[in-house]
Amino acid sequence: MELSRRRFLQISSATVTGLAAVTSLSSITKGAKKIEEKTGKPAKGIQKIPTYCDLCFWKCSAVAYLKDGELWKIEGHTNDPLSNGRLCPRGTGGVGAHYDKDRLKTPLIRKSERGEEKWVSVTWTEALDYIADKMEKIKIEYGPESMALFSHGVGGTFLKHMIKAFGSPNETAPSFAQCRGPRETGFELTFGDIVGSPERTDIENTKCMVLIGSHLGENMHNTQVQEFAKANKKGATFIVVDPRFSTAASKAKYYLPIKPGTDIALLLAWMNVIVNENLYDKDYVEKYGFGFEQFAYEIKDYTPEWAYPRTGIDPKVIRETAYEMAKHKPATIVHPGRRTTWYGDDSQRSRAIALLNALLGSWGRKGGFFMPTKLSIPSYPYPEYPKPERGRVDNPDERFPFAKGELLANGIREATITGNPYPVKGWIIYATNLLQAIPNQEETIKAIQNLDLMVVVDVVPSEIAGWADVVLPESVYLERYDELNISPFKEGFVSIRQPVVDEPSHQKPNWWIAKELGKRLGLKKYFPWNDIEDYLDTRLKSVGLSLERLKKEGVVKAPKQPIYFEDGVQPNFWTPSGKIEFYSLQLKEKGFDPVPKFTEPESPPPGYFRLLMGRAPVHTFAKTQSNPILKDMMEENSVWINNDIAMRYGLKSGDYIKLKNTDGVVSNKVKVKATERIRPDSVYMVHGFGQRSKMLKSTYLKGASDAQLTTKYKLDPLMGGTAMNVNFVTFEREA
Ligand SMILES: Nc1nc2c(c(=O)[nH]1)N[C@H]1C(S)=C(S)[C@@H](COP(=O)(O)OP(=O)(O)OC[C@H]3O[C@@H](n4cnc5c(=O)[nH]c(N)nc54)[C@H](O)[C@@H]3O)O[C@H]1N2
Ligand SMILES: Nc1nc2c(c(=O)[nH]1)N[C@H]1C(S)=C(S)[C@@H](COP(=O)(O)OP(=O)(O)OC[C@H]3O[C@@H](n4cnc5c(=O)[nH]c(N)nc54)[C@H](O)[C@@H]3O)O[C@H]1N2
Ligand code: SF4
Ligand SMILES: [Mo]
Repeated sequence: MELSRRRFLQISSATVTGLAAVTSLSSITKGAKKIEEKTGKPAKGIQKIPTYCDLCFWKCSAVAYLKDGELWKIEGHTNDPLSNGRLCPRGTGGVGAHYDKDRLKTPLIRKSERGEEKWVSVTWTEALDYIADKMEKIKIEYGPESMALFSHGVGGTFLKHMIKAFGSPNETAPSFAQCRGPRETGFELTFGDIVGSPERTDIENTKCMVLIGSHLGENMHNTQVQEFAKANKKGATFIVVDPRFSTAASKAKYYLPIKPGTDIALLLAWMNVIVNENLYDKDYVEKYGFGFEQFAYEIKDYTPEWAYPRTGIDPKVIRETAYEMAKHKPATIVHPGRRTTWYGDDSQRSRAIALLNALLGSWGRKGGFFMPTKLSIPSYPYPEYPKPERGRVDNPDERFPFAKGELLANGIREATITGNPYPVKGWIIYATNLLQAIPNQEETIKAIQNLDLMVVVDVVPSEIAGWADVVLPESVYLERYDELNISPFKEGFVSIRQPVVDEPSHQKPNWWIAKELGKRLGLKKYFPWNDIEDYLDTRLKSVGLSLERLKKEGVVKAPKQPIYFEDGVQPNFWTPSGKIEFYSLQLKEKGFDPVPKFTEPESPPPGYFRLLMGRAPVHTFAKTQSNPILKDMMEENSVWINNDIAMRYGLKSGDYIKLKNTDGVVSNKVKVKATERIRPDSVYMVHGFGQRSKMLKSTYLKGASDAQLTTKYKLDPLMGGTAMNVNFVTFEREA
């Protein structure tokens, strides 16, 4: 849906910009060892091989360096619009992924109870035969739709293909309904299009940016952080709304320490000021807006004075910040955030953010939201997938009427527990740690106990791998090819991931695993390519490029295209009215508020504090904790507690405590950080620590896990996302 609406660039070899090769080497198949094999001489000196990063899924292009045949370092690729020649701290630590001592080495098959982490090492043939046999049995007994795939990132491409060829529609990722899902629903209801990833925020050219939670600088999405620094240098105004004084708050002209869960009240008050004082972009709203009069009527009572007792934000500050936004319109961004799964009103909060941007006329405008372009490279000419007899399992009876995009990972989990609308009996889990990613670990384990087959493809023995029947060890990104990166962005481009070094042991890349499974499942016609080089070359040749060229250059760009309405991009809104929907009849028809309304969030019980979570610059989720380079920079997380509260509980920075939530779940011990920088009603932790896989020796019990404490979650009634900022914790001293 997202892509068909975007403008595609048709390219041919004639239109693609020519570039000097990054590497001086002729085509390398597999790093240093292969050079040795070819030449019979040990590799000497420095070799540079372009590839793209996988420390997160942002996919920055990079250049990996080998020194005398050994993997040495990795830097940003200068011709890449995402990295602009610089990687974030995680990307720079990427070589650590190859050297990680905890890596899985061979396929494993479970030899005792699920979760006991007892295994036998097996060959690839044994592991794949075992999986294929179980999948066939599930297909015969329950139908192919009873197999589901969970994945995260580009590496999942070939397994997604395999599961569709197998006949299942149930392919999902916790990076949607646990992350940006509500945001996309809120924006789509308003503008008829999603924000997408990478975000279409023109931060570089903005004159005023409002960050609601969204903690850029700790959230390290490379391009956004670089543009944030540029805008800062150019004197842009920043308004940061966060219960915690974030890194971004330290750059802000206005910092609004909002009461958690009350952002809709603030957004309504801002819109009230902007409409009542005629500060909105009238031409834009008249030309593109639908239902503005009704909208204006709906928000007429939400004054800053009304918002004050709800949000704790001074009405004077609400007015001043509204004026500031209006002054710079349309070069104002009210940032849509990314992980928007907070309080259960998330699609509506995101819609309020979309509406405020619409009033400021910033959608489609320079310094606001640009209209992405994308290089069009046809997909591989596969035969058509079989049509599943049963539809997606995650949203029975369209319980969530606006769950229209990606499937809900929590919905598949629920179906696995209940067997409704039909049983799910097999999970393949690729590069996602479901125990850290989906709230309520008990439910995840309950679902796992209903499975006939659980396969985890990972690089380390993660927590989720501990529950698998079969664990498959994947090559890390520096050792493998993956699908092309053709992300929609400010300019069209294509970049490549290619192997830089060999696998240290028996690890295999995802494309090989998918093809081998496909072969065993009678899906040979869906894997007509010999290997991934053949696959990539076929795709690239179809637009006049070639694998050989991409291997040398790493990134190839298309000519620039206009990306703003003012430069000739045709404004298109794929809503039912064909306009920006200030008043939503779609929502009204399904029984929801056509204009967002505020509801008071639940307060913490006495002696408890709201658990908030976020990111650290040097780690990605629960994915990088065992990377030796990144681990050196941050080995455990800490819990931020307001100074006054810490004093009241006799806690000081450096003490170790445990956190207990209202369901009685107790965390690992975690270090206290007593600070002025958080409200007294909340505590804060970096996500991803406190892992409890015994085989993951380097990170075992380091820090505490917010996911373990997130036993409660609220479902977004519009789209079914899982809000997670709804848990309360208290402190337990170490015995
Ligand atoms: N280094 C690094 N960067 C990353 C990632 C990573 O793992 N590591 N992950 C990436 C991914 S997938 C995502 S989704 C993003 C997530 O990053 P963002 O979308 O930027 O952030 P969130 O996790 O939504 O929110 C965290 C912030 O919201 C604040 N907050 C909590 N409750 C409220 C509230 O009620 N109101 C307001 N206004 N603020 C609140 C918290 O104090 C915290 O500062 O980061 C991305 N970038
Ligand atoms: N409590 C809580 N839950 C959250 C969040 C939160 O902040 N708090 N954040 C939410 C958000 S925004 C998101 S996007 C999701 C993300 O959640 P996930 O999709 O689970 O992401 P990761 O934690 O990065 O999981 C990565 C897993 O992939 C493995 N891995 C790493 N590299 C490779 C590789 O090359 N190949 C393979 N096969 N495996 C690899 C890692 O070892 C790890 O087990 O979680 C969501 N859930
Ligand atoms: S943002 Fe950082 S970790 Fe993510 S792809 Fe880019 S350099 Fe790698
Ligand atoms: Mo995310």
